[in-house]
Amino acid sequence: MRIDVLSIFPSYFDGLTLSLLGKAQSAGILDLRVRDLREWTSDRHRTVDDTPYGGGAGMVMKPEPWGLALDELASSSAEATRTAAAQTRPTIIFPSPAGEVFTQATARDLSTRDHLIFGCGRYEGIDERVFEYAASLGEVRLVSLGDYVLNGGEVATMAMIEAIGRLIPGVVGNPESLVEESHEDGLLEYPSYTKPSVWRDRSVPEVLLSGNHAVIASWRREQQLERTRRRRPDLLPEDDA
Ligand code: 6GU
Repeated sequence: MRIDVLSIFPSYFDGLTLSLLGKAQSAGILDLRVRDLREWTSDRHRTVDDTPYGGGAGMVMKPEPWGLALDELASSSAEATRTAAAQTRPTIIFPSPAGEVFTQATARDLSTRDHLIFGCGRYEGIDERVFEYAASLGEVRLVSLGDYVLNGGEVATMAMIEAIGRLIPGVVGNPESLVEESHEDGLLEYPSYTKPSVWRDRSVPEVLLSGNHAVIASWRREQQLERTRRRRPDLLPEDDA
């Protein structure tokens, strides 16, 4: 998979060279390219923002650098993946608190794409015409991490790239560990324990030492349901809640 990121703070993304996603890049499974939006400015101050039409607080990101950057990145989509079956149009994601909420289902959906472009907005947002124009180059998605406000799209983009990247085949070494995660089956994860069996007067639940795999499996299921009921009843179907 090819992922391009457009940001005025490209160094935010240095952390993505660490750990599993870093290995995926070295292994050629993930081609991640972070680009400074200011590369597509031509004035002396490399300006990316301006005052809003109609007045109001803050600044708005100018459309011109976005248009040039998206043209360049989208035109390399066909060349990006090389396989005959590859999609030639990118999926263009704009992190925004005004977007659809990003979930594990969104991550699964996006992990099947050949080419993602993330456009990280700052200030009060991006000129609305950029979203309309982007739709002529690929599928546009406005995506939010949840109902709170961040200063820009960078941290949200990093979270999404990590959630999507770990679903690409070969990125997580043991695919079974993907299945047992919170949210993969619509429930929260069961509790985990390791040695020692007693730590600071606290014992590991007896059932886990029994060696009876069927009993362990049903205990874990019960724990998942119980935690989900207590912490996230919104995840349960009406009748289980
Ligand atoms: Cl995707 N962007 C910003 N700026 N704030 C957010 C968000 C995204 N998701 C939640 N808050």
